[in-house]
Amino acid sequence: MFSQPGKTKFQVDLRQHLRDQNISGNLVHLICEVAEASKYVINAVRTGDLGVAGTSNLYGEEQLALDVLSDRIMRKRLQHSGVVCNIASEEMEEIFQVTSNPQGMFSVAYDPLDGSSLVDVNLAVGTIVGIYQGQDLLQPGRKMVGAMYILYGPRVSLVYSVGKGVYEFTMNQLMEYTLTREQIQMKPCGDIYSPGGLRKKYNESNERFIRYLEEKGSKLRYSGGFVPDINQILMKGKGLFMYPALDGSPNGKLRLLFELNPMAFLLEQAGGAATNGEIPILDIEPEGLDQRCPVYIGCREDVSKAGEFLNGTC
Ligand code: AFP
Repeated sequence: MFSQPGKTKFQVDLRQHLRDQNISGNLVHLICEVAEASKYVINAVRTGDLGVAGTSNLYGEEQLALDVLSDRIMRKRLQHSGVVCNIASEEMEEIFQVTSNPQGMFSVAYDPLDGSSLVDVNLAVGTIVGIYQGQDLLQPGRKMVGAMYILYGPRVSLVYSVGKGVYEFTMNQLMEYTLTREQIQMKPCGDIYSPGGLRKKYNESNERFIRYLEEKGSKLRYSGGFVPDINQILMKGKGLFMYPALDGSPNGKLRLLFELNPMAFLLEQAGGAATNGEIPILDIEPEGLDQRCPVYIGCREDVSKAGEFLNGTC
């Protein structure tokens, strides 16, 4: 089962595990650097200033001090990793170029603290990271070489994939990440759903889809944090998260580069699916850093059913 003979899964640490995945040493180093950065983000979340920063992000949203601090922690770590050429952050207006030489390098798109507005009510939040080979960040998500998130909840967990399955690591008392789940798999359909956005702004098709889910016995599970809501679906292996087009917001709310592509990569790697209601999220050609799109992500049969309601065949 585990690649480290003589070790139980709880003793396999992240770096050892990654080295056994037959991936480049630079990618191992990059994932480990993100893991290290998360330890400083955890400290900021647990003890940091919950006030506003007096600035706004590329979406014009007011930044919290934690947003800015978490972004700085991630950016500095990636900038000095020696394996990153370009950085895009949900909290930065422009792409940050570390080096013009992409040889052996990666480009990283991240949301440093997704759900940051939930910290002051003590709900779980997370860091979301998408990894591309070379310097081009505006590629379809299917071109990613890896994706990961860190969930700052009652426990701190790190979930990643480099295209060889999905793995979960959990932080122990020494702040080390040790393997807790491997080759995570989604069931074909599930019985929980996470409906984002204001229901009164749903169109008729989405409203009918919600009624379908409820009639088949699905339970509503929604925290307002994309990372914990997706993590619940991934770890239970069942369910669907949706943030649809809303009246007045045809592209929904969630960001393609920083939120949807990384999570779509992970869910597809776990045998799930993620679409905008029509095509896979990972096949969408990004038009800009700030692109948003509707999302249906989770069990593949539930995602497919959403598409049927949206195209009128159901
Ligand atoms: P913030 O990062 O502004 O807190 O938004 C979090 C988020 O982008 C994502 O984590 C949630 O799934 C989604 O917004 C919740 O949006 P609603 O509050 O509109 O349901």
